[in-house]
Amino acid sequence: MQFNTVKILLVSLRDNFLDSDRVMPPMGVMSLHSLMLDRGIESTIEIDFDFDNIEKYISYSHIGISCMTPQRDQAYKILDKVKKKLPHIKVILGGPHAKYYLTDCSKLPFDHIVIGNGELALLEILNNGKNISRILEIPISVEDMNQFPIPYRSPEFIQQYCFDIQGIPSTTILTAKGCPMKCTFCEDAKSKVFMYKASNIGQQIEQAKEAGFRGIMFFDDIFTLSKNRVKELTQEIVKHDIYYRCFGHARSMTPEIAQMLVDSGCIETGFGAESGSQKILDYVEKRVSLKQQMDYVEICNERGIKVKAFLMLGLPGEDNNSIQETRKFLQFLMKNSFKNRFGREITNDFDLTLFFPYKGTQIRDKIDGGYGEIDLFLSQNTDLLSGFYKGTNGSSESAVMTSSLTTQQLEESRQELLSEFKPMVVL
Ligand code: B12
Ligand code: SF4
Repeated sequence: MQFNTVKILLVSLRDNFLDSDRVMPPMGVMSLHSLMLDRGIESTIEIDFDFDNIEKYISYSHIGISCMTPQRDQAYKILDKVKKKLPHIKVILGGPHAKYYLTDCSKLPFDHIVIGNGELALLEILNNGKNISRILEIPISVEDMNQFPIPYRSPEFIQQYCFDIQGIPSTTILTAKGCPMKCTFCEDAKSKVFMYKASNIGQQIEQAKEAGFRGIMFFDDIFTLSKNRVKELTQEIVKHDIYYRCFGHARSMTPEIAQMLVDSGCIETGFGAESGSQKILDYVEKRVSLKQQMDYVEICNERGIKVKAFLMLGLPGEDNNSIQETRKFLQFLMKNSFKNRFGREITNDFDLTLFFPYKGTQIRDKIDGGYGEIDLFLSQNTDLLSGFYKGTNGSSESAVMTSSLTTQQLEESRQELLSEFKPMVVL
């Protein structure tokens, strides 16, 4: 067997704790794969790594693993097996876990660990081989991002994943990366913003349509943060005759923005409402008022746009009073059904999880650093938990408590609210 040729296996790990991991395609490896192919590098995406037949990967020179924190054990297992059985293969770790849990990852014998956007770093590793440092961070520019080929979406590949938006088979696209906001519970806070050109988004929509998707889930966090950007995007989207869901921010939602959304095919939006308590919203630096959150819901619903609010319990300062305020917000959100653009009666939706204190968030930094006053404590070592906050059948894992409520009390309140407003969810 010749091992001189550069040949990479890009691994998207399974998420066994989710109801289904064949809903959202792995955009990270899809972006890297299309760039490798474009640069003439032999590349394969593996979405179901075969731990029992590791020898079948013998012809690869590199295995690149994309990893979020809950998938870390699988990544470490691949590393261990490859190092024992196929030691000629270089193992590269990338994705959010590599970035936020670098200290833990760097203790393991990965050949390279890539922090942040991996396009240029991976090319560097594959093209220049030996003289590359083990931990690598090569920033990309907005120009780079718009010049790279669009993510790999061959019909056979992308059809393995499907997300349902009000009965419309849909797939995901990102219109931007990063976020200028500074929510203290989020790893992406204050990260550099990169925006794809509208024409690039148009190409990606056409690619998804060719694979049979009529619906798109725009997954970026900042789709509605600026009116000019919404105008630019919606003017492009409307040309492609699709229905879509996007994420919005209550701070910037206006009737004008909502109208641009609906006129270009938006039928649903998600937004991070986080809590119904102004005290908590202020504490986590959400920079939004409860009134803005309620206006968001009304502005969207009046135009037939369904709203899914993402909420958490267990943020700093949570107590019975703040939970009752979240309950009131849910009463408001779920109160009425309304007609969507197809004339169907629909209701809003919500997700209610427990806050999981990932490394890289300002809250976790405060807890670990022991500085500043924070009414949030860890009830056990969170790094020993699986590391997800939303799992099968509405389960949520956490280990936070406040001076008023234990982890168990927080979980009981969560279950009570779910059974009151979402009785169909099995816990
Ligand atoms: C889409 C998404 C999902 C999809 C994932 C679909 C999939 N199969 O990938 C779904 C909805 C399933 C999901 C689930 C979860 N997610 Co999520 N998700 C995102 C989101 C919004 C976008 C990710 C994305 O596609 N980005 C676009 C691509 C192009 O970027 P990328 O993936 O980061 O990849 C780049 C680099 O990371 C790097 N890279 C990635 N892989 C590799 C591999 C190699 C070899 C190299 C060299 C480089 C490299 O290069 C890529 C190209 O630049 C991010 C937030 C965000 N805005 O990034 C959160 C985010 C990644 N998710 C997060 C979390 C917490 C979760 C959940 C744990 C939530 C839960 N249910 O409890 C689960 C975990 C699921 C799991 N896989 O283990 C956190 C990750 C925290 C962490 N420490 O890992 C993030 C950062 C959100 C946040 N701010 O909290 N998620
Ligand atoms: S929660 Fe959303 S708005 Fe807040 S920093 Fe994270 S990505 Fe930005």
